Amino acid sequence: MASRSKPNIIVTGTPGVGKTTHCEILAENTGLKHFSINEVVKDRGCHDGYDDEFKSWIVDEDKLLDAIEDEVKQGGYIIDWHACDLFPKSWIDLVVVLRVDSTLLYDRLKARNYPEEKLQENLDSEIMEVLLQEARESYDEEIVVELTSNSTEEMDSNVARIESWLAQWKKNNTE
Ligand code: DAT
Repeated sequence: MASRSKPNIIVTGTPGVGKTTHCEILAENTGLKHFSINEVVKDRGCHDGYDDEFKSWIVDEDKLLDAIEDEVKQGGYIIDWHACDLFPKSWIDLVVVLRVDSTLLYDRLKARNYPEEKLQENLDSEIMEVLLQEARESYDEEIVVELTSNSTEEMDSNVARIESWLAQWKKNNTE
């Protein structure tokens, strides 16, 4: 039995798969806290500066883990980040890897005005299943779930599925 009264969930996947959108709906519906690691890195200074070419923060993982440890260990967080292998196994109860068709991903990243190199790198990452591999290598296979996020219908069904997982987790952990 977990030591926390609420579980921690990672929602991961290539940028543009729909992590933020899923997490916001889930947080609204469940009361779990949406933890956007991007925001945490920025707001709490867990970085070694900004990479102008890739338009992203250079994350200091040790600083990040120190900054969030006390909160996350209490449970009840939905961690939203395009990496997952840095979070200790003992913190995490479910890892959701969102997937999307590459043509849709291209359109979503193009709409965000990603620089061409960054766009291509992310498309390659999705096609090569980088995040799925990372999740499977970092956590027990029974807690890693791959879900597709091509349409709003799929998103609704993903949210419903995660909510029923949450209800079951609560049942199993309050007996
Ligand atoms: P991420 O947080 O993974 O970078 P996001 O939630 O910001 O992704 O979504 C990127 C864009 O794609 C945004 O305009 C919403 C849209 N989108 C995400 N998931 C979708 C889905 N399942 N169906 C339709 N549109 C989706």
